[in-house]
Amino acid sequence: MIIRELFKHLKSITTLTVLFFSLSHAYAQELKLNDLEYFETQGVNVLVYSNLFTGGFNDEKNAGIELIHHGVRTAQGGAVRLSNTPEQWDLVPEIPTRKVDRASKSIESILRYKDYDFDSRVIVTAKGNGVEISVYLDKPIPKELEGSAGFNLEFLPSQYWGKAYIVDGRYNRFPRYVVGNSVARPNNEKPKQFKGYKTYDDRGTGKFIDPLPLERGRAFLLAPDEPSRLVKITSQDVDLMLFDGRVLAQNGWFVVRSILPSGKTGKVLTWTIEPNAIKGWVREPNIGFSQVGYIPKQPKVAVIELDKKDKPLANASLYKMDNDGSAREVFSGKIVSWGDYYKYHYVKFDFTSVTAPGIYYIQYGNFKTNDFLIENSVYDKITDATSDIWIPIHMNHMFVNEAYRVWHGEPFKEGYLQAPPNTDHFDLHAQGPTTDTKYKALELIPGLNVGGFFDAGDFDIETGANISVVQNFVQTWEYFKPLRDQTFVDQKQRYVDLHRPDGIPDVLQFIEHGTLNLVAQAEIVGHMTQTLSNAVLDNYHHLGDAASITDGLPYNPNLGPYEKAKDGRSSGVKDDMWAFTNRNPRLDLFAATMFAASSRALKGYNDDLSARALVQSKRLLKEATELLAAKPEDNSPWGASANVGTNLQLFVATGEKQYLDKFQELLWPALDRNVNTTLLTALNAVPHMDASFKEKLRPYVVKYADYIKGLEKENPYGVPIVLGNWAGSGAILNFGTTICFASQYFPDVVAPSEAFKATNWLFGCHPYHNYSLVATVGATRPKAVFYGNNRADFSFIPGNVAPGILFRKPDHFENYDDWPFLWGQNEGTIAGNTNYLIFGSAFRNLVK
Ligand SMILES: [Ca+2]
Ligand SMILES: [Ca+2]
Ligand SMILES: [Ca+2]
Repeated sequence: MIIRELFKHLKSITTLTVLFFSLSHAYAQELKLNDLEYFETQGVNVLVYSNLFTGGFNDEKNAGIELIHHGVRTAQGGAVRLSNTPEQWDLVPEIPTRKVDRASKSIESILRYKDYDFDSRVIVTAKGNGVEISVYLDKPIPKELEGSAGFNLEFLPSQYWGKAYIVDGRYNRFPRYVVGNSVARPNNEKPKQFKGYKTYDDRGTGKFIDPLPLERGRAFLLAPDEPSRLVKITSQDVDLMLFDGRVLAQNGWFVVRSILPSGKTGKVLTWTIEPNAIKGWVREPNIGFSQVGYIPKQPKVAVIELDKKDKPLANASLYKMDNDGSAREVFSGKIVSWGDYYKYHYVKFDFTSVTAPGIYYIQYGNFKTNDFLIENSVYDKITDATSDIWIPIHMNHMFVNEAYRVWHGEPFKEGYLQAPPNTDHFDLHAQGPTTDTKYKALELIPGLNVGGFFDAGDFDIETGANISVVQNFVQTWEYFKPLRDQTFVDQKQRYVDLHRPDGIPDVLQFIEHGTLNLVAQAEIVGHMTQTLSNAVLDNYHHLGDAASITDGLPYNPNLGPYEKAKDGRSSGVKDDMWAFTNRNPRLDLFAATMFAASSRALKGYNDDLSARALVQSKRLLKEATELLAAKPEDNSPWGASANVGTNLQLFVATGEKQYLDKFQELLWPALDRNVNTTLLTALNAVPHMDASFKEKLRPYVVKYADYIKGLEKENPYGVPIVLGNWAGSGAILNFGTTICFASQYFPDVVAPSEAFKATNWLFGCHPYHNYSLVATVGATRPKAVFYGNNRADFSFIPGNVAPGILFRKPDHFENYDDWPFLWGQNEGTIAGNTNYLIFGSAFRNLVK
């Protein structure tokens, strides 16, 4: 009742018109089960298990019953769950069935928790202005899950904080920051977490934290003060509760939840959810353009993303700002339709003919973009933040300072222990049945805590990624010789200072830093490790200073769990990092090529390290070749394509014909199989090959040029768009770099101007919003939040490249810019960001 009154109040209109409007309103907003198998009305999409809990990291906040509300995915995780506020490593249900019944306008799924032999059925049915969610049990819930199993639906904090809510007539507001009540309960009452891991350190109390509800009742109204977020939830049989998941994890959501009744079967829960649809709502156009700007002579095409209900305008205009601050229209051009792509309609506005340097904005109907530059220098600095800020901040085993701020102290002073055999790892690694080293389980492997780069938003050293990183730096050095020096690096002091030139090109210092760790691995372990990573989950999800992940003291089993030795030199805290050491000859081979490359680059700068790298290169090459020869050939596409690049690097490093022959033997069939993914490797070979190689390569470059043209028809942006669980900036970088080198060697086949498609996408011309995906880089409107190690501060590390525009099945692209915590959209990696360094350098070279 209260809710109905509230709706009246909101509309502030007379009773008669309320009646009239609520009738027509109800008709207009009725949810339909559409051809893509979700419930839809204009402004509201309710997805039912279109996206399953299948990610590598359990609860990725990307699955379940989801709500896309006026264009923004504001709710997800709708499912039977086992805790009040599920975390990333809590158990998620398998969803083996999904039945769509058009006659009854319903979608039915079984949700299964194998660990508890617990099945439930969830049926979602279109009902008037919303959906009804019912949970059925064929057997009562297992005893051990009584009071734990419930139905949850999670709401995005950044879209709800500061907004009001009403529960059974009581008024309240969603908190901006979590300040909630919780209780500590005995560990044995906590449902199992993934593979028996624990996300928390109970400090010896034997208890876990359980958040208490903020509210409890039968009728919830979320955001009555914001029609685009207004959702009404009512429950017939059991109470609804509201929790704040941020008590346990900064990436937690607001959770609406009902506990399933114990000892009952049949229909045990019924919720009605009515998301408000604003009458006549049409999504605002998303005018995509390069936030970094344009050089005068380049193509300049804005791609405008439109609601399918929106009527495209005939023209758009370009305004130029005069030096007195006024603006005037300098160009008006036709809007040209591209067509539909997934959920939206796309049109283009070409203003290539505008070439005068200046400050501009686009006017499309009532919509005016922020301003951007047309100027010859706009791309000059696109890699500086990445090389000067992001990369040095990710230097492991160093103290990193910037002016008044310390980014992190020196991490992992106690070094790394041998990971015990038969250990699974939460970051998707494993130690097999043997260690493949001379070290005993949990014995210190001395000397590994030197050099290396943090992987990404986490702090481990992924060996494969670090090898790529050194290769990327060497490639950058050898192709472009950047002498840029803005970073002070002192390996003796283990100290890095940003913005302090020290007379040494930074790229050389980065090559040295990466090589130091990798050489240490090869020398001390005898081969490459898989990873140097956390031993316990409760310090893997660390947010804050990397130096405080561990206590810096070696673990001493003679001490109590949280005890520190009297001499202060060891502790009883089991926080030491582990080295996962199974030998992989393919990785060793990959390392051998990297060592050869870094040996070349370091010669004359650090001759000792250069010589050590060369020794390891030769040794690993010999041993890995023998080990691989003793194994059956890996014919998987990955194995073969990895071999192409490795053999090229081996040839470049050694000059030996056998590697050249093997490279050629593998290259041409790989190009025949997939020119798009292999061409860059082939182009990397051009400087090392004779003219006949280039001629043989030409038809493949022609094929690639056709592929580039074909992309124009595939999507409105003319770039490869990735639809997986990790968004596609990496593919864009690869695409852009391939174009740069292809047009350098084959300018008659691939026009250099094609490369602007990659920068356009990265810097703002893409679906969902028009922000630059590269943190802070020269753009008017870069993204504001990224998944870096400072993500809990809703911040960024300058120079980071976000994976970007994530696809959610069946038709939704998104990139949250108020919520950093979805890694598939917002995390930058060391390998990806050093790829950006290569792309940016190649691109700048091309522009010149
Ligand atoms: Ca990692
Ligand atoms: Ca330097
Ligand atoms: Ca320690």
